[in-house]
Amino acid sequence: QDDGVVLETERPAVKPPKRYQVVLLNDDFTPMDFVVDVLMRFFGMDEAKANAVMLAVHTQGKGVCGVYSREVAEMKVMQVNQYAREHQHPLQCEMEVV
Ligand code: NFA
Repeated sequence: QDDGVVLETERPAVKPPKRYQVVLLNDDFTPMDFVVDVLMRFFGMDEAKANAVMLAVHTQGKGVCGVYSREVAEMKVMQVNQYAREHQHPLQCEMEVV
């Protein structure tokens, strides 16, 4: 019978999942328009946001496209790198734990 007693453990049973930044790296060859297309296509940015992030990568060497679970971040990295390769651009996407 339910007497209203709640059992509590000493510590939380689970840790919050790690989050991963997906970052884009600058290079000297990938056209700016292609980078903007990637940011809109794979990261759901509007053109103004995509332009701002592209310019941040261009001037600062790298930039954050978004923060995701490991599974989603891995998929974004694979998709972006494959898309860049298909179009014969050296654009590189990586993930790093936050
Ligand atoms: N640096 C590239 C150029 O001048 C543009 C670029 C931006 C490439 C962001 C990669 C990432 N064409």
